[in-house]
Amino acid sequence: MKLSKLSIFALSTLCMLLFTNCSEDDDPSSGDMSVSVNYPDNYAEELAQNVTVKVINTLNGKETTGQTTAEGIALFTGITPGTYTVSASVSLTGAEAEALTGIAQEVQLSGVESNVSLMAGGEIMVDLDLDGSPLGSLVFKEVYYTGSKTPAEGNYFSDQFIEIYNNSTEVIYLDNLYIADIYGVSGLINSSNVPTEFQDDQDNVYANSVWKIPGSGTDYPLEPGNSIVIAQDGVNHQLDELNPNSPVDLSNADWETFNVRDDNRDADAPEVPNLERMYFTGGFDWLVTVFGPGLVIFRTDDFDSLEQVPYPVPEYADFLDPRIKIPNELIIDAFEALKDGNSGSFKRVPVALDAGFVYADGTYTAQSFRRKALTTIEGRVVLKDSNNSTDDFEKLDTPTPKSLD
Ligand SMILES: [Ca+2]
Ligand SMILES: [Ca+2]
Repeated sequence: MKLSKLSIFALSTLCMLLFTNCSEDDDPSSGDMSVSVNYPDNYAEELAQNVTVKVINTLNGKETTGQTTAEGIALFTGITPGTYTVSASVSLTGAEAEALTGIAQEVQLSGVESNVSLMAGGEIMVDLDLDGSPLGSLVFKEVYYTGSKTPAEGNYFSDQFIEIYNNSTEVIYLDNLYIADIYGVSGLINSSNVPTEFQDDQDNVYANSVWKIPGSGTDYPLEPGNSIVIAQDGVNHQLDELNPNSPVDLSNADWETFNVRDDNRDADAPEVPNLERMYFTGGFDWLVTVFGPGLVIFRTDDFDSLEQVPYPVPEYADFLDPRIKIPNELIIDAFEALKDGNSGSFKRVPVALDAGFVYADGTYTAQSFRRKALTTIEGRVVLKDSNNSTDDFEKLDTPTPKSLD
């Protein structure tokens, strides 16, 4: 719980009274400093207690330390006038971080305020804002891959989308974020199907196609608790000439995959920006398998240096394109869907990245998979991320782009 403005005011008044009393007893040539330590924005609490605060006199290097109280304040009374550097740092355990942010991950927080001047007989209040590395990360929030049936019982698969969510405590820039689908069949679709030939390598994933969000580094900020939708085609799929039975209008998608081709088989929706196509082994568009794809998001500073591995079936290796080998360390999040509950042996994503998988009732069912909500901190919904698609995702009968309801 945050302290109300009123109790902060009462507290400040109390501190001033304290100071007045102290000043009467103490050497008038000294001063008092009160340091109020605050957790980063987006944390469940504002006032940070039991934090060690250090004040260092910049002239003589003399260092004094104190601890913040339950009100998040450390008091330093009777200190020498001068210029000070005030700093604080605290390590939160996974459990402490979880209570404050919803994300169980150790973090080191620190804050510093330089050139704090204290006059003789003066009283000064310093506000110190703690900062640390973001907790949590980008995650797949929803994947709609099954497609839908047309009124004439035809198969419609252009309405697929992927939604990526900022499940962290800080703004994340999406510039240069890579999205890829993973090589391998989703199960026994034909009796000859075998699990991916790469399955023995649990340290890498092997991508069919790779797309990238463009940008120069800070063009595409994503606020905590917000998401982007990447459409196969950024159009209203419910139009009569497309599929009135489609569950989605993706004309307001944030991005689409436009696959430039000489025959113009993929249309470029002018209102929806295009991802950059980095590597492509698909057909007309970035259609991921309607039987259940493996997907990853990742970052790399040097995409061209990623190894291109020959197509793993020797008799096809001469005429099918190589696949892109992506080390697990580069992967930010993974999602795996397979054909059905008996398809576990066809897993493509290494267990360390995703220990489970989801499956739909069938193809073209319009079913979608959405990550479950874990908790809400300061209005920010924290999604469940245990690196296990079985546990983390729920099957929906209709997709919910940009929504958790
Ligand atoms: Ca497209
Ligand atoms: Ca477009």
